[in-house]
Amino acid sequence: MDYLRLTYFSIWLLLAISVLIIIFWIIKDSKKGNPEKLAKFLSKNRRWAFIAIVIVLILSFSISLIYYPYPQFKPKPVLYVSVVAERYAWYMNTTKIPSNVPVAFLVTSRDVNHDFGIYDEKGDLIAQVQAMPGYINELILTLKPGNYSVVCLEFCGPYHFAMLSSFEVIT
Ligand SMILES: [Cu+2]
Repeated sequence: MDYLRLTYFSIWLLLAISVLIIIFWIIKDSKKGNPEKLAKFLSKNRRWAFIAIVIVLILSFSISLIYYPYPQFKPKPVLYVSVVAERYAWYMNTTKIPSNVPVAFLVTSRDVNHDFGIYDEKGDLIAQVQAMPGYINELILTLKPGNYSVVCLEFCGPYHFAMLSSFEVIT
C-alpha cells in the first residue's frame, strides 16, 4: 500500500468535497434570497482563497490524467519487445531494455496459456499480461533501471514453477 499516494488522494478528496459543499451552500442561499450572508462569505480574501483551491484541484486532476490507464492516454512506445512463451521458457528478442521510456511488450504463446508476470528487485509484481496462443497482447511499461524477473503466473504443466526468465533495464 502506497501511503503517500493515499494521503495525497485523501487531501484532494477532502478539498473537493469542501468545495462542493461551499458551492451547494452558496446556491442554496442565493435561491433563498439571502444576499447578505453570501456577500459576507465571498469577501475578497476568501474569494481568492476559494478560487485558488478550485484551480489547484483542477490542475492536480489534469496532471493525474497522464497516469490514466486507458487507451486514449496510452503513451507511444519507443521500443517493441517480442515475448513468446513456450513450455517451459520465455523467448524475448532482447533482455536489455532502456529505462524511463515507454516500451511495448508484445506477448504471445506457442502452446498453452501462460501469464507473463514481471517482478522488480524488491519482489513486487510490476505488471502482468496473459500469453495466449493465437493472440498478441500488448503491455506498455515505463520502467526504472534495475534487474527484473519474469515468472509464469498461469499453471501450464508440471514444470510451470521453472518457467523463469529475467531482463535488465539500463539507462
Ligand atoms: Cu507457463
